[in-house]
Amino acid sequence: MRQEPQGEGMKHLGMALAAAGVLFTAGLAQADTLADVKARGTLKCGVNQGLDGFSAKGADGSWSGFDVDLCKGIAAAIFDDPAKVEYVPLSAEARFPALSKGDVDVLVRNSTWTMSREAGLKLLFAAVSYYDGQGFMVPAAKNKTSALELDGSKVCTQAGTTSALNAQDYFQQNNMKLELIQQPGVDELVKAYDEGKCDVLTTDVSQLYALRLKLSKPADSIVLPDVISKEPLGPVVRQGDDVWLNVVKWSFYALLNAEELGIGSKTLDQALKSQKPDVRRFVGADGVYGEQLGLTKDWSVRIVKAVGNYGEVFERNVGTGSKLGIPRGINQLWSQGGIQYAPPIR
Ligand SMILES: N[C@@H](CCC(=O)N[C@@H](CS)C(=O)NCC(=O)O)C(=O)O
Repeated sequence: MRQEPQGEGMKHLGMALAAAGVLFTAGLAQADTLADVKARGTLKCGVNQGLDGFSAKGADGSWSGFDVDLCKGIAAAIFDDPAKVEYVPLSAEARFPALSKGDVDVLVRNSTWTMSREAGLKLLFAAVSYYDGQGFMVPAAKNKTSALELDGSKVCTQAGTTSALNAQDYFQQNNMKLELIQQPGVDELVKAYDEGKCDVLTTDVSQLYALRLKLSKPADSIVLPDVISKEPLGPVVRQGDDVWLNVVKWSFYALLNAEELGIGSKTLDQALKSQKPDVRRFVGADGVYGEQLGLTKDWSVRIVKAVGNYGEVFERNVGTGSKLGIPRGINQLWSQGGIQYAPPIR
């Protein structure tokens, strides 16, 4: 009888099963992105490769923009230091696989909240940081006044975006012929339009304003008035980590609530001394809201100290006083006639 080898075999099998057990348990373990970020000491934020006003790297290597400020706000809430962010520039096509793989903790990159990106890609949008819609840019010399005059156009857009899909729907629905030219990146997109390889450039209106600045002669192009889609843009996380979803979601809502309560970078000191109940809850003087998030009492104060409130973030980066010059429009607070509305801190 050859007992020994069988015994060895059993031992190996046992080890293999134990190893599989470890792997299995690891696979089932709850994702805890907040703990990972705290342990690493930096937030990995997926951003655009370069879109003025939203996410752009300066000559000194520093990042700025509307989306970048949300990365800074989340880092401030966690570390009380908006500089503790590692920016990971991602193209339209690379962004969701990068988030799914765990290359970034959060994606803050002019991404439209759609059903398939949640249900299909197993991601979650934490909030709508910017309500946008798709538009068209054309050379002013073509004398177009409406998108309905674009029949037979060569239309440039970026691959892997909702813009390409919407353009196809819009032309088909209006019985217009379309030659869609899809570019892999934003530089190729701008170059193709600048060189006259396409008659029209289409993407979200906010991005048209940003891309126009990259043209050799920005003033020679106009943005048509038509808006053909809903593009709710916002920060995205992976499914299966509700604690982290809450940190991202409430960091954004802190920006909106701050503006609504009149708390901004210039009024923060006053707010810290305020007797108003909703201001006291916001600054952490009453309640344990920050602790409930896995953060500190002053989490939202840290955010406002780092980047200001939503209105300040909007105006500084993309508003009428900035290079982009975008009116606040529907991104006004609900109390000011817009649709930006945050649930209360209570
Ligand atoms: N909001 C749309 C479009 C987003 C998008 O990626 N737009 C392009 C065209 S402006 C862009 O940002 N490109 C910059 C890049 O790839 O770095 C979406 O989520 O699909």
